[in-house]
This record gives sequence, structure tokens and C-alpha cells, in this order.
Amino acid sequence: MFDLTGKTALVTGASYGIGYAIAKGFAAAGAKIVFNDISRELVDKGLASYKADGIEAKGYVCDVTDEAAVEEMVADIEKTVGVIDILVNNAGIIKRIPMCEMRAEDFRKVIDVDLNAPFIVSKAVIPSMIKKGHGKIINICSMMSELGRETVSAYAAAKGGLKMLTRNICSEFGEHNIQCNGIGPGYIATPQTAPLREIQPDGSRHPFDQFIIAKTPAARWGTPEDLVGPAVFLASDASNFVNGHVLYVDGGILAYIGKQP
Ligand code: NAP
Ligand code: GCO
Repeated sequence: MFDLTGKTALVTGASYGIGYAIAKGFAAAGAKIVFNDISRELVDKGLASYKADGIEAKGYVCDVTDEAAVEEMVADIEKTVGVIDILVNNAGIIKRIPMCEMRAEDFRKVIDVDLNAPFIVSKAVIPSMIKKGHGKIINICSMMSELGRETVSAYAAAKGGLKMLTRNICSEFGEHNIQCNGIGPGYIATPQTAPLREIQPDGSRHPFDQFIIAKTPAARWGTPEDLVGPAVFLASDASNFVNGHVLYVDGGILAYIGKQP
């Protein structure tokens, strides 16, 4: 049920971090891996990493917010690799700025990458999934699909919208045997969260780091590898009747009021 042999998976923004770990897990389950990133440098870095891990991935330089570029990439994948069976909308950015100090163009940029782009890429792959008679779309959501916090207004709005886009793709294409689900990672140790884990000048842990440890029953940050099993599950036949769901992989954060200081 968890075998991905013969499947073609596109993971966006997968040169490193969460996307890379998910793609590596898909490869271990038998899938052919295709990924994109925003620069040649990142794609080359990713290709070298995949090769070092024994994975013959195909990489594309493609900005996921550019609809024409996405359509061109998907057409080339379908011609040279095969119809995309599994799409992971992973590419994302965050801008941590107090809302009243945030420029509208910064807000729009986060919405563009984290919400508009999953719409664009999903729209590009769905027609061939319909023709093929099946498809899996996995949107990388967030704790901020459910919760807010200071400085992440754009990111929370985008990730909340991504949860609802997930439910809408489920609603509109379930009859074509397309399952669209989300993964909501908790706080994961990647470059994106590195600023929240910086060791302080006095050698102490970052206050936010201490906060997350107190808020997580597992009392640790997650790793990208913690997301691999859930992603393989949602990409495989084991989840053919799971649709419109956001699977939170957060060590229990959403269930826990937090440890008393
Ligand atoms: P990340 O830095 O967010 O990785 C995202 C990747 O997407 C990077 O390679 C990034 O390139 C690329 N990217 C950004 N904009 C792009 C665009 N317009 N077109 C194509 N690629 C683009 O690190 P991450 O922590 O692995 O996050 C991956 C996903 O998980 C994101 O959607 C993030 O919001 C989500 N997430 C992360 C956490 C966490 O705690 N780390 C938790 C929940 C959800 P650059 O390096 O140039 O930016
Ligand atoms: C932040 C973090 C979070 C994580 C993740 C949590 O500044 O609060 O970056 O947003 O990236 O989305 O699920």
C-alpha cells in the first residue's frame, strides 16, 4: 500500500529542507523524483545532494509564481519523465515583520509564493491526473494554518488559505480519484527556522527556542525526516480514501496548552 514504484513525483522547492527529505523518502519508496527551485545554483546544489544519496532526480529552475514557467516545466516533465502522479506544493517563504510595519508588497509576495503558487502548480498538473485516472496532491501547510502569532500575518493568512485550497481541490476533483491533503509541520529545524534557534550572546538558547520546547509535548524541534512517513502515506494507495485532510505532524503542539514556566 505504501509502494510508490512507477510513480512520478514533483516536489517544489526541494533542493534542501523539508522538500528534499520528502523527495528522498519518495525515492526510497520507489518514485521517480522531479523537483524545482528558484535558482540554477539551488537546483545544482539539490542535484548534487540527490546524486550523493543515490537518487537520479531531474531538476528544473522554475519560479512557482510564474504561471507560464510552471506550465512549461510541467509539459516538459510529462514529455520527458511522465505524467505527474504526486505533487507536493512545498516551495515557500516567510517574512517575519510586525503587521503595521509590513509593506503591502511584502504581504503580497508571501501570499504569492505560499498560496497563489500552489494554485498555479496544482492547476497545471490536475488535467493530466484526470486523464490518467488518479492523482495525489500534498500541500505543505503549517501550525499557522490554525494559529496566529506576532510578525507572521502574511504567512498565517497564506497557510490558512492553503488549508482551504486543499479542501477545495478535494471537493472539486475527488470524483476523478484525486486526493488532495495537507501536511501541517510543527516547528522543524531547517534554515527557515534557524533565526528562531540562534544561540544567544550569553550562550543561552533563543527565547523562541525555549518557548517551542515548552509548547511541544515531544519537547524537541521536529526534523524534516519526521515528515517523510506521513508524506509517503498521503502519496500512496494507503490514503486513497483520505481527502481534504490536513495531517499535523507537530509533536503534539496543537493538543497542548504548554508546560508551566
Ligand atoms: P524553506 O526555506 O522554506 O524551503 C523552501 C524552498 O522553496 C527553498 O528552496 C526556497 O528557495 C524555495 N522557494 C522559495 N520561493 C520559491 C519560488 N518562488 N519558486 C520556487 N522555489 C521557491 O525551508 P523549509 O523549512 O524546508 O520549508 C519548506 C516548506 O515547509 C515551506 O512551505 C514552509 O512554509 C513549510 N513549513 C516549514 C516549517 C518549518 O518549521 N521549517 C514548518 C511548517 C511549514 P530559497 O532557498 O531561495 O528561499
Ligand atoms: C514562525 C515559524 C513557523 C514555522 C512553521 C510552523 O516564524 O513561527 O517560521 O511559521 O515555519 O510554519 O508550523
